[in-house]
Amino acid sequence: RDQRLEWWREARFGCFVHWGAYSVLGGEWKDRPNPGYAEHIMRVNRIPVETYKNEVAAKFHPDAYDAKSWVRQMKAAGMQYVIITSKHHDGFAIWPSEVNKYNIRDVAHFQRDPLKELVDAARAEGLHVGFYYSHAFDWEDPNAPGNDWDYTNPAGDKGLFGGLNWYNAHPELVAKVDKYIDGKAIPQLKELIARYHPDILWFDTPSKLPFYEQARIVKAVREADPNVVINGRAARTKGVNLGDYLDTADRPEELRPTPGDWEAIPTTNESYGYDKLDPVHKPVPYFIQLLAKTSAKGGNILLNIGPKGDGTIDPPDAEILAGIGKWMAVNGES
Ligand code: JFZ
Repeated sequence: RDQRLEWWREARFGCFVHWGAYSVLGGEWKDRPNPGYAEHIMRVNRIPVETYKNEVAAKFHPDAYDAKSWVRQMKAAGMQYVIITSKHHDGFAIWPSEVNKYNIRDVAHFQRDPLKELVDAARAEGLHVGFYYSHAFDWEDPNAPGNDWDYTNPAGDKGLFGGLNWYNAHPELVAKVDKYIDGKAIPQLKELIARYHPDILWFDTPSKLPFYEQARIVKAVREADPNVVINGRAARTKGVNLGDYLDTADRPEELRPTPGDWEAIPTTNESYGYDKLDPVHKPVPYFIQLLAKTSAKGGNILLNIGPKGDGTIDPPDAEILAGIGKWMAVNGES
């Protein structure tokens, strides 16, 4: 573990990127603002899979995406690693997956591979790179936890089968979730590892799965590549965390330094995915203070940006990166 984490411990500052089909909507569904995280728009509005596929995912066609320019901006800000959402809770893969058809090539007919472009650009500039992969929630898959509006799947907001601990009340549903894990999640993770050799995989919302299912996923990743760093939201239960470090809560206000390796994940405004209706970005000095505080307490900052559906970085996010870069140029160590 110490060896795996060596680069991560030194990195201190990275860029989190929430970018996918939801970025096309920018936090607005049918002329109404989406309350809460923009990347949750499908769940919050209970948008049917067919509608989301045709009206949202099929339109994710980021012609203006320029990974080299993204990486240049990140590097200028002093960031040393980048983690992008390969598949968020909506289930849509932003790489041309051979394992599952719900992806950027087969649904949006976009012929480029955004993950490959980012990986190549990052490595060319000396940044480490990896992927967020929603291993629990998948709102498109008929067997995965979360979607209780199209399907009668467990772990939805309002469904028959409740949220937390659904597997204790309904153990018979675990077989259904197994189908998703063995048919999609694990094969896609193996595909990501074999194809792009990520330095890190970032998992989320583990409590939607029974612990042993979380553990199975971590095991599959370790078997595929023992050097991949795994964050702290992959597999955990009372007192046990199978990841390599701890993640604090989403909001930086809840910065909770812990002994050992930890990472905070502030975002530039209030959402992770692009939200055109949330113009309230935190000022540059806020992030500089946060960086200094975090670094002094032995943690990493993974600062999130939400690029637009066309592939460009939202100007307020770009300004924040540039502003941090100005400070780094004077005060950072390189
Ligand atoms: C999750 C996601 O649902 C969200 O869309 C985003 O990707 C974020 C980084 O992670 O949301 C969470 C997860 C954990 C907490 C809060 C929101 N938490 O521990 O407080």
